Amino acid sequence: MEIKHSLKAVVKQTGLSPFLIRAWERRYNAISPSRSSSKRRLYTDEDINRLTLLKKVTQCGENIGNIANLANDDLRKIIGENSIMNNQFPIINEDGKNNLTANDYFSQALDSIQESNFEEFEAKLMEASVALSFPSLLDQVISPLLDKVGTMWQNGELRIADEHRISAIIRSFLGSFVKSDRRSASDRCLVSTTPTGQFHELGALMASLSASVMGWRSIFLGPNLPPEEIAGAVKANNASVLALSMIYPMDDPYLGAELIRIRRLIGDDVQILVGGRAAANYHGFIEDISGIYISNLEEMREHLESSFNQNLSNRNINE
Ligand code: B12
Repeated sequence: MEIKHSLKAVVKQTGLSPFLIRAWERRYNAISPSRSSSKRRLYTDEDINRLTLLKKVTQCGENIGNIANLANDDLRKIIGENSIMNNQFPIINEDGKNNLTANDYFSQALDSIQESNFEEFEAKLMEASVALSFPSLLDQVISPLLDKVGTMWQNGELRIADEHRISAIIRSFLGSFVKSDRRSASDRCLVSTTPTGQFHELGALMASLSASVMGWRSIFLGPNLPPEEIAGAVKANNASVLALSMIYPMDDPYLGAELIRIRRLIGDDVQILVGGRAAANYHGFIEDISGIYISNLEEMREHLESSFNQNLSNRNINE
């Protein structure tokens, strides 16, 4: 008899979150687990194998919406092409499994920073990107590393040049997941950027990648854009969500007026999500523009998930 695995076991083996596994099943029919008598999902070895392949292909920058129904051989081809062309996605163990946790990758990457071994740091990020789900990579490795780097710089434990070097490595590492040439066919589009005067771009980039992994057509504009340019991109792409990141400064007297102008130019139908460590300081303005304050990336994923499901059910009612 074929051995069946619980969701928990699949999470452990693939490194994907339960949220993503269910989303890939429900939205994209990527796998079809059977159910136990108590209605729990049961997965075969083949399901686990397929999920592992899908995970690797999304890590190559492909949109899950475009690849969920490809045959396993085609998925393997994409992984092969990427690893040969970019030497970028090493498969760590032969069976594709890995016993390190997100916390281990965080600690190892931090050790390499402390030893000023930046090649090793980059290699650790690559390894983590293969072994972990994309949300875990962002939430449990990259975000805490950025936080730590900020504190080390503040305490004088890290040279300014090293802080800049580390953020440049993270910027280009994350940038390698942005595939502007392969536009998703999804009808849900999110535009992500920062308003004028906000130069820290990594929050906006991580928000953009988070949406992309969920199957959104996700367009990252880089930082520091005036309202007219942001509105132009929202309209040109027919975006339903605008994600704005605010990290520093926390007290820009001009930012409120910028936000109000953005809202006027894009109209009332586009949702504005606002995040980043400075966002809460602009709470009043966020309310004025009917924006939605989001405190972390997980909350953003949940928000997009529910807003997407709502759209679908509205569509079903109208059809
Ligand atoms: C990387 C970095 C830089 C890079 C930026 C490179 C780049 N391309 O973006 C460089 C080196 C250029 C830089 C420069 C400066 N920086 Co700087 N920087 C950082 C660092 C280490 C990370 C910033 C970051 O990207 N965070 C992004 C994420 C990881 O953090 P987050 O804001 O908490 O956001 C979370 C959520 O809110 C969510 N999120 C973020 N955005 C969005 C958006 C949406 C829509 C949603 C839904 C969610 C979401 O994602 C995150 C993960 O959960 C921080 C330290 C820190 N703790 O953040 C300092 C930090 C922000 N910098 C700081 C400072 C002072 C500066 C400088 C003035 C001096 C300097 N360090 O050189 C200059 C100013 C530049 C300028 N003109 O504005 C201070 C700000 C202090 C303050 N009072 O606010 C910090 C906090 C460091 C510190 N501990 O003191 N910096």
